[in-house]
Amino acid sequence: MTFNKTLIGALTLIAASNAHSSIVVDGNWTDWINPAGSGSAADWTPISSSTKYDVEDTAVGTSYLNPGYGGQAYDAEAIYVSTDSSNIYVAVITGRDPNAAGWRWGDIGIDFGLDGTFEYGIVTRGDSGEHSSSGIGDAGDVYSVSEWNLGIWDAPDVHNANPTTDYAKAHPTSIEAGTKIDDGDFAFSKVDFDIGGLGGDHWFMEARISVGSLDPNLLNQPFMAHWTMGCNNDWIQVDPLLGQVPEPTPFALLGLGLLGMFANKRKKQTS
Ligand SMILES: [Ca+2]
Ligand SMILES: [Ca+2]
Ligand SMILES: [Ca+2]
Repeated sequence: MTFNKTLIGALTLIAASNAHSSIVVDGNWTDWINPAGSGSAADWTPISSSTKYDVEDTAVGTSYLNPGYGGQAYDAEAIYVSTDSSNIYVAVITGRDPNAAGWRWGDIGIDFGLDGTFEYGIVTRGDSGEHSSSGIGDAGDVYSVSEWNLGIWDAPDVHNANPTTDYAKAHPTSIEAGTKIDDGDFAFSKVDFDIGGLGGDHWFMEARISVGSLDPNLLNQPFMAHWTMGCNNDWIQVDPLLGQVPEPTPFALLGLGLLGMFANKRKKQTS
């Protein structure tokens, strides 16, 4: 009896230590924001004050989005990043319909070191070969990226079908080549609430990347999360510090210790 209580206590402590992120990757935006349903600018504000985010919502009827055009149908509106000791979570809200003909959703890029090189990407759509802007992989795949597709803008309002500038490289679209390193999680949905005060339809996507799949030498560096669509007509990014990821708590270590004791004890009993 005492023995069982010890085990239950250990499991409870472990559960508690893993509970600091409440993000479930299921396409439900209410983990991140709590829109009132009537459409107001405050809808974009994340629920958790520890969530890093940026908002660039352009009104329906405005064509220019910087660097390109297309209005609400191409608006990259908000991006959110949350971390716990094991994962990076990224959410994006856009006016771009994932099933629209033409330019496809790009992939989420992660730049460690804020040096303009996006080391990692998480695939948002498995649509390889369906469009010139489609990348490789299936939704949720995490890649160590060697080549990104780059949209159609050398600079704001400077069109180039095959851009080469640092500006274009700073806003990568979909993963062109790389090595798959992990199965992450990815989900999306159409938002059925009015979000923000400027109108239009919105889609929500969220992703999880396991920190354990990434190069440990990069993890103490600040990183940026970025998203755009295949043309890069509009992009959005946010740059939190992964150094702010909480370390495993003493409770978690205590829990693991107790589990270890249990494992040893069971070994002795069965031998
Ligand atoms: Ca908008
Ligand atoms: Ca925008
Ligand atoms: Ca980098």
